[in-house]
Amino acid sequence: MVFDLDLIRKRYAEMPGKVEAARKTLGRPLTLAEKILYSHLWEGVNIEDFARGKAYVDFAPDRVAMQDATAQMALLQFDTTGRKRVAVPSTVHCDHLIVAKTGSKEDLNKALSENEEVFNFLSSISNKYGIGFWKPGAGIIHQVVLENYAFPGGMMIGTDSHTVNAGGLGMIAIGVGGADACDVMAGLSWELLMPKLIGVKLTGKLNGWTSAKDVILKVAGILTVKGGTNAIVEYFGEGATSMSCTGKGTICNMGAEIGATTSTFGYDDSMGRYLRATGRAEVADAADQIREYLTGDAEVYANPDKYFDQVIEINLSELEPHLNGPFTPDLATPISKMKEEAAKNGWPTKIEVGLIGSCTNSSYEDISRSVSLARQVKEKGLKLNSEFTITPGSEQVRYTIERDGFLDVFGQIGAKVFANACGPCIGMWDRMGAEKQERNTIVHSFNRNFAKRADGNPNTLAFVASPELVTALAIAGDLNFNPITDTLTNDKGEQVKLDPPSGDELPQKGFSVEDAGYQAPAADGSSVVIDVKADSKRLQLLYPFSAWEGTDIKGLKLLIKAKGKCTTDHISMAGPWLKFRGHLDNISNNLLIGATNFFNEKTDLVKNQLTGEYGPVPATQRAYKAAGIGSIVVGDENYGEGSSREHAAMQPRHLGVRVVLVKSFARIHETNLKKQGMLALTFADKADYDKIQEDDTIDIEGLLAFAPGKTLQVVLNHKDGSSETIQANHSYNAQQIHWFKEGGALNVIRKEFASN
Ligand code: MIC
Ligand code: SF4
Repeated sequence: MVFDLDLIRKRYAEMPGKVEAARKTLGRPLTLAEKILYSHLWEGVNIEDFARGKAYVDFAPDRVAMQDATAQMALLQFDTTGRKRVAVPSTVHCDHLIVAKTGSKEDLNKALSENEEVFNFLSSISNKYGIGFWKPGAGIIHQVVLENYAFPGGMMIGTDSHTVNAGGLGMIAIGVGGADACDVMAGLSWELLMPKLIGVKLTGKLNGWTSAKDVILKVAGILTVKGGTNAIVEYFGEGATSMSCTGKGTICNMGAEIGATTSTFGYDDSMGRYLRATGRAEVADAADQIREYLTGDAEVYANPDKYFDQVIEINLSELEPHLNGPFTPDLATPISKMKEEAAKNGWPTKIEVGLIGSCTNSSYEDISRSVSLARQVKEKGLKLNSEFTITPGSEQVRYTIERDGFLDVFGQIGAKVFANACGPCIGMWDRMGAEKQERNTIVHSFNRNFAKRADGNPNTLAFVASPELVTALAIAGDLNFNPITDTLTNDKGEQVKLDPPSGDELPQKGFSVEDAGYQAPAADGSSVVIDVKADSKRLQLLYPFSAWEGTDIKGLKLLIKAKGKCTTDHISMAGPWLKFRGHLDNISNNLLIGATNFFNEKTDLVKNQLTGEYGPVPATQRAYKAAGIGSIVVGDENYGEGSSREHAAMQPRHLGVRVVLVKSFARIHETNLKKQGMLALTFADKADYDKIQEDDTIDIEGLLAFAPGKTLQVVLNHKDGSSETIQANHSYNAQQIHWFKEGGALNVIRKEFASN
């Protein structure tokens, strides 16, 4: 079945005209990113050469995707808008709430009963508002989107940072918080800071042990976790066209790890093949007809320095397999240097577990290449020296790899297959012994490896690599093993080498699936009742946040000055907390428990300025709230990196934090804070971070004249009676200042709908 074919055809019919118009106005050839952006301008927005990195522009995305852990908040917000049905095609995917422990069937059954209330809520609210619903077990949102909904030249948003995965099919797909999704579903425009453009020219061809994953591992090493902020990364060149569509998806997926707004590739034959293999020949035919509009102009790719803000060139023929980590996805080490680096840093080299799959790397091609290594275990008299697990990305892939005998091969070497879900990637891994917090090493083909992410153990060192390399390393059980040069000892005592991986881009016999797990919404959902029990621990209806009091904000207590990395995993941890994603008050009990307190280097231990005592962050903040005192959170660089979860903004808002002042923000988190009516500020002088003291009481001045581009003043009242004033920048535009004044974007929408 092809979803929304009419919509795609309409887009394609309009695209040439819109692209030509943009080319004419801008007076230059266009990148693919520009073609898609300019052809998705909100109705009434005139084409102009929007200043990249400066201008806020309104867009009209084609669709919205949400996963279960973020959809709850997005839909609870949507439910308060008064709309009868979503304005653009939207889907919900149940993938984050399934714990991986025993194996796919048992784990899925357990999740179904434990999360019944939440799944029922999502299913019925989807049914009511015309949203497609993908049941638990159907697969991970980004794989299901790639297989069913993504289309070249389209624009979508999704409440998950890895929505960007759909760039593999030539889309502009962007991760957002639930409030943004709510706006678009309510029929409003979607605002984005016009992104800068980074071009990545891929020359040569992938070969041997190197895979698409290594391209992005290398790019992450070059650009670091914040190098892509407010930029779209566009890949092109012979290396791009010679790569599979799902390989492109992997590269775009991990663009989230460099903070990029999104990443994309021009339409080519690999995308046509993938569309046809996944039952969408009509889309491929339609795309073939407007091919030139679905890729960057030839002049751009011939002279990239002229048209992109930054250009990187990577020769795939020379690219080495990489391992990135531990604790950050941008610490890139080529496999040939691993031995040296591990010794230098004292990383444990015994690999306990190798995990493949996740939304990043679970294509048919990935699994077939890994299986080619798994087969060699038996053939060459080897054995698996680490535990080994597989999480397929979708039921379609799982069914097909079972049909083709791959799951049997994995089973024969002792691997475990988990449900088609996020599982270990998001801490939904009931790993035996993790509670002992032993220092240990794992390797996986996921995208993120922040502390505690996979198993909750802060002492697990996770390294990210291609599924092929993870498989080889799990066979060797040793981080020092380089399959390109090293041998392994087999059961006869001989030295054997692993042959490089090989596989099929797409299944030779085509994909098959018995039940993909899709539930279409009712044609008229007006009679569907959504039931949220008042005493539910999992779901809680939302209340409107209060509006700005109309004065400067005085007397804020410093809740925490976070030191170093503070990702959304640190602000609102996942794993066991995922079960409270629909209950704002309950999930608020994890507020900032992972962040390191600058003053004592400890997590979840801050000074309560009212009592002078130290206690957990959430309890301390609740004490301020109870006393009617606002507070402020101070942070370091790239604060809020990682996930799109708006809980990281709603929880502090709910508990009475008024301001977040940091050296720099990650894009999605900054927007989420603005949407929820918080003040998201950055130090005008980063060195002022050092001036914040533990007992500070802080005032924010200049709010009566709050205006775009105008600094605000932050007065630090120190305990010794002295005070100093520092300057804070912000990136609020007029509309966002309006949200702040009204107490959040939702209050604005609600008012608008009520008055219509
Ligand atoms: C993640 O990979 O961190 C998540 C879990 O998919 C998040 C979304 C969430 O927190 O629910 C993301 O990437 O946005
Ligand atoms: Fe799920 Fe992990 Fe992908 Fe996030 S990164 S969507 S948790 S598989």
